[in-house]
Amino acid sequence: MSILLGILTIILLYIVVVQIGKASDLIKELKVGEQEDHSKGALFLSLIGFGILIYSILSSYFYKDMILPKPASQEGVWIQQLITVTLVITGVVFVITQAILFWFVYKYHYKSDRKAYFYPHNNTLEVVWTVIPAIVLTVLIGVGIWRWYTIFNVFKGRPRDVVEVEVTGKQFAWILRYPGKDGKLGKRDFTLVNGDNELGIDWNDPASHDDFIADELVLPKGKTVYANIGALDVIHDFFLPQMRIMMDAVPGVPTSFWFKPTITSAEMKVITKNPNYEYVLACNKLCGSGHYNMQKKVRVLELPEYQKWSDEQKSYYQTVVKPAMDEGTYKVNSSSIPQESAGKVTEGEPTVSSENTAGFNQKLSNGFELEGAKAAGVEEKIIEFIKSDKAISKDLWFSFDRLLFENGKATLIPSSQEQLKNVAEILKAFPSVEIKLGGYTDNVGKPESNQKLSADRASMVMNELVKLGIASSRLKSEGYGEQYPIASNTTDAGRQQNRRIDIRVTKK
Ligand SMILES: [Cu+2]
Repeated sequence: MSILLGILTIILLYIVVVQIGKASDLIKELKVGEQEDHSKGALFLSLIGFGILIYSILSSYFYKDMILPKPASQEGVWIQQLITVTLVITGVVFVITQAILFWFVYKYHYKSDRKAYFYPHNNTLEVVWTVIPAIVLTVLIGVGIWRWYTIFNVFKGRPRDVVEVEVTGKQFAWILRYPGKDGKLGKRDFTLVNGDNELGIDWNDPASHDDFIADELVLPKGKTVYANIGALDVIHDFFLPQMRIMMDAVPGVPTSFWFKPTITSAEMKVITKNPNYEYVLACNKLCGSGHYNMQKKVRVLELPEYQKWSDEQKSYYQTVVKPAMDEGTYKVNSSSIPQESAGKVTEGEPTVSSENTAGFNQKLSNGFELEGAKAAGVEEKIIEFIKSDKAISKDLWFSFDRLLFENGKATLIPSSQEQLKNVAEILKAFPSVEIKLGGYTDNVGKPESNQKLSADRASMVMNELVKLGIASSRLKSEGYGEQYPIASNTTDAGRQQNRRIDIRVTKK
């Protein structure tokens, strides 16, 4: 509604301006021969300028409660001081120069009986307006650099008694890893990265066994936090607006810094007089279509409460990894790197199976070579099932592993085309095969909207396969919403697994 009103206002303003223009053209025609008077036009322009200036100042006063509350970290206080001082200095200069500009528009407007004054150069003036800003900027930047050095402990050296958090950005979520009771994060190795081990954590390192993955960023008040920041895919940005903290998360370049939260979440609710006020962790880089979704709740607790929370967290290794390893369903090595380098990662360990290290390459009977298919991925599973003499079963579903949708929408992300093309070619190579597509979601949000979303997504995949030349009579689709989860909905990773599209062969 307000958008509509806004658009209408703009259209009406436009009409008004055009009509005024027409009217003044007419007046000009009537006044041919008379001396032209520019003073009204100049006054009008000048007043518009002053109007905008005053409006900006008033609105920033009016909306002052909507800007960030007072900084919630020790470093944030310093940074806020820099911001405030810079804003006051530049703000005063801005208002004065703009006011003079608009006044001059009127004062020096064209008059036919006035001759322009020729004033080419004044050294004193040049020196003054170069030296003053130079001094002011040097001071501002100097204080800024000093603050930066303090925050990064250049003078004092690395602080000892810290709470460490590892924050890893990926499209489109944050992975928060805490070191557990031993206070040490388990080692990581990029060659260990695979679908089951996104971070490439080395489970042979005992320090990794008590690490836990948290769903929200919990921080202790009054204790230095050491943030270890990284990214898996593109550049993200670790942004804690209420603490005035921001640090790029760059793939391949670990960055880190220290900060000390000084106001608990409960205290901030009182300060803002808003019982629902929450700190937030956001991504401050436009990292892709799901960027807006990179939010995590942040809670700052008193130290004993934090300790209690930390003690209650369950080790990721003990609760997720180890059971899966015992069951034999946990992929230990990477599927995307050459065998030679995969072998040495877990040297001496019997966990590396060499046939799993390569992707799944197969030339179909129609001459098409599958692209980018993973070992034990959906392509391999479907072909294996079609070729086998296993009976068709209502319970036998295979999950797509490289389909990506935009968050909360049934729109496929372009990279999904590769796997869709593979599946379409498999269906072409086995023309008697018919399939059903099932859509599923996690349990976040309303069940009805999840039901609809899953149905829309499944039918979207079906339409894509039709576009790729598969007869629609061979395809069916159905949405199952939150039903039939394949992983726990209590973790990010589990929810991600539950948001999926499955294939069931209905005829072969
Ligand atoms: Cu991001």
